Amino acid sequence: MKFVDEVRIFVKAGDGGHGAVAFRREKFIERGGPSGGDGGNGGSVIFVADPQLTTLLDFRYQQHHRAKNGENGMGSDCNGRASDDLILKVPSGTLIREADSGELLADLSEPGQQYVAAQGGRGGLGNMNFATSTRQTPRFAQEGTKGEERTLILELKLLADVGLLGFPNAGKSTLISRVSRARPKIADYPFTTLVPNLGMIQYKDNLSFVMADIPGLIEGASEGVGLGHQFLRHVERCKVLIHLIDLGAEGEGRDPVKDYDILNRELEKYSAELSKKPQVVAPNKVDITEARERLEKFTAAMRKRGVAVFPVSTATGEGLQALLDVTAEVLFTGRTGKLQVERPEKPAKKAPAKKVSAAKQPAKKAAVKKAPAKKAAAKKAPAKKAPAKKALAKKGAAKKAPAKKAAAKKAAAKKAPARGKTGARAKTVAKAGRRS
Ligand SMILES: Nc1nc2c(ncn2[C@@H]2O[C@H](COP(=O)(O)OP(=O)(O)OP(=O)(O)O)[C@@H](O)[C@H]2O)c(=O)[nH]1
Ligand SMILES: [Mg+2]
Repeated sequence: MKFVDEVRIFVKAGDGGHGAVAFRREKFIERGGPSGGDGGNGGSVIFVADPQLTTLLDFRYQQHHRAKNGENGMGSDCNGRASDDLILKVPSGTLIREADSGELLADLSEPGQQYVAAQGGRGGLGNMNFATSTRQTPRFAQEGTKGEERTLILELKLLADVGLLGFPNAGKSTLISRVSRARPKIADYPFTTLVPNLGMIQYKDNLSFVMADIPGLIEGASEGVGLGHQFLRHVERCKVLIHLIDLGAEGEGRDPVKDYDILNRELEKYSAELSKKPQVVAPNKVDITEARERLEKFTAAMRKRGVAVFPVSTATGEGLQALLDVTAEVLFTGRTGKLQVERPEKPAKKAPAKKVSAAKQPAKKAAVKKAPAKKAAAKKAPAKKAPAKKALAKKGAAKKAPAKKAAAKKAAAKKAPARGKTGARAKTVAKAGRRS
């Protein structure tokens, strides 16, 4: 069966029938008075949500829908017959929009919910309604009003409680076929599923919920790669998303953690609201040995993000009960605590941070230690220089004692190995002192 989730249609309600102008003409009854009946009302176009339907396919084939006009009024006080409304059944979850403005007119999410898309015209009054004591022969009647007409866009957003997300071949269809009676096609090539499938899951205690399996998403889906991201609209109403990760995918740049990030990025590009929905992350195909080996790395990567994982094998059924349990808990109680990991990642995060700082700190400390040493040296130097300079000044002014020169020499000699320049200067100054 073909699946259609968006159609553009034209609807026109029936016009109201015109009122009649007639007079009673009977043998022996002269001037019997006005007897024109009223026109009947035109039929309206009404949409009704039908839970039995899952596609808008019918509207693809027939795009014009007109309700019948009301009958005109007739003589002998006969009113025209009102037309039946035109009932158009649509799947539950259909949105009705004005085609030009895109304005949302109705969201038929409840089974049996109705929306009058085009109101039928009202029948006109016949001339018998206009007779008064002073106007006993009204030769006019009222015309019926026109029925409304509209161009509409019908958009189907399937009603499901839980949505399945994942790359092609992740095992989404296998999962829904294991937990519900849905029997979608399963095959080991990408894009086996081309249209969404719904499955009803009978959970414990008479609780049940609907799961939606949608076609796989790949990188660039928002730009139309693969089947695009148009099918995401069918999980927009879901309260929980199960994100299946294909641990069995190998090569070609595929990596479970990368897949997780890519899919979430595509979700964000589609709708920020959708990306914020609770996600149950389920790495799949743990029955395969290599897949199980990848599980540890994937779990660790998810723990860093604070995300709990629920490993499953949709083929063997391993882990499916735990997956359903957590999904049902989020769905029915709204508690999402189990979807987050109990923060063992924090110390894990801190540990490497500490290590790094521990490694860096000694270096810093050493640098700090060294720095004062240099400073001390720097401090010492001027201290040593100072007497030398002072000596210069004094020597320059008053030819002073060889003792001072000797001191200057000593200072210079001391500095010389460390501060050559100062020593040289001290020497020259000392010489200058001698000359003078
Ligand atoms: N080994 C193993 N194979 C699995 C498991 N689950 C699914 N498969 C296989 O993976 C392939 C794809 O499974 P599907 O259920 O069609 O995957 P999908 O996610 O619906 O794929 P699309 O509809 O293409 O998006 C099939 O060949 C399945 O047999 C599993 O748990 N273990
Ligand atoms: Mg599938």
